[in-house]
Amino acid sequence: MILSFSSCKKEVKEEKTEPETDNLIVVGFSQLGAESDWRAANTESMKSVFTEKNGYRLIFDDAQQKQANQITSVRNFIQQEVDYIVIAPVTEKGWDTVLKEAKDANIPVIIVDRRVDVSDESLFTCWVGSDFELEGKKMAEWLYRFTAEHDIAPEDVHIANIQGTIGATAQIGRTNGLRWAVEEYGFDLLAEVPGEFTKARGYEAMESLLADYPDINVVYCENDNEAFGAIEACEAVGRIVGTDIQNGEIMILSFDGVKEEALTDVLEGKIACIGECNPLHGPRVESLIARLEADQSISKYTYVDEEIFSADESIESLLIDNTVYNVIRLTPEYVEERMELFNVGSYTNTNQSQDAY
Ligand code: GZL
Repeated sequence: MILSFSSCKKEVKEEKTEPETDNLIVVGFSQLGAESDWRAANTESMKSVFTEKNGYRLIFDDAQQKQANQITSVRNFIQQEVDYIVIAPVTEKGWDTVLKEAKDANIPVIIVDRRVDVSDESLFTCWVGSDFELEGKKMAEWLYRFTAEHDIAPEDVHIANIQGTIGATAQIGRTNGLRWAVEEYGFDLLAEVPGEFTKARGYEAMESLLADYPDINVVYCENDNEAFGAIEACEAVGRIVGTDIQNGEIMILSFDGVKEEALTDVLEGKIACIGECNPLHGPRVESLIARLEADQSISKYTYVDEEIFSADESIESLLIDNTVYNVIRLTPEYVEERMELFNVGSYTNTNQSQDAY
């Protein structure tokens, strides 16, 4: 009897090996929304780091600016028993309950960008982001130095603040930075109006400000997208944005410096000064997770070093709280170089801060 080999071939059961993917570190990321160029760059930075190739599975959720959606996604992450939860919180308050649930589930929570205002700071593992009040103070100090260099009395600076999302750490800090200078130097603060960090709301806010305050000569936009809207609103009624505020121009100040358009506006004099707010938190969050995985100590708070950009040659540095900060005078070459950095997402520039965790 000739056994056909095939008929008697022992069914070799494939040893079901766990697919590689089961060793991935699962990260649930609740992103607050997609309101600005900064936010898009921040999302891109996180997605480009937390890949399967790098050993992660990212579960990403866009909360569309609603904290309720963020809380729902955090609860979903808990249900899915992720290894880490990362939250970019839309505003500071209202996080205690859901962070307690994550803590009870023994899931480390990393807060990125804006802060959470909680009763017990053990409810989150660590935070990485910007010093927003310093960003605001640097901008306001730059404005004061500009007025001094150009013989403009501070009381002749008629300034309005188009604020970011009310209750967001970036808005709170930048607003406080300007308020400090109004107190310190005597700028005429006309108004603080919400701009939601968007171009559309920046346009609307600027339209009303131009109607309500004909003598306005400086606009403090709490991000570049608001500034883009404010510039369009000024130009729509024939006002010129620039730095010659003694002759009717309107000076635009802004924050972020992410999109090339914003830095080009500085080169062209449409925006007088931009306070950098660096969105590339992906590598920073990843290094925190790597340290936690290796049971290494981490800082509870990690602040990012940031620059301030202007095309004006008269102000090379600023002194804030006994610390000197250089002002980067923008050139086309610098802008080109910076855009390359942003394209590769390598610009981390993190400065380890305060007490170890
Ligand atoms: C700042 C970030 C702000 C940006 C805005 O870290 O929270 O939110 O400045 C963004 O562009 O919308």
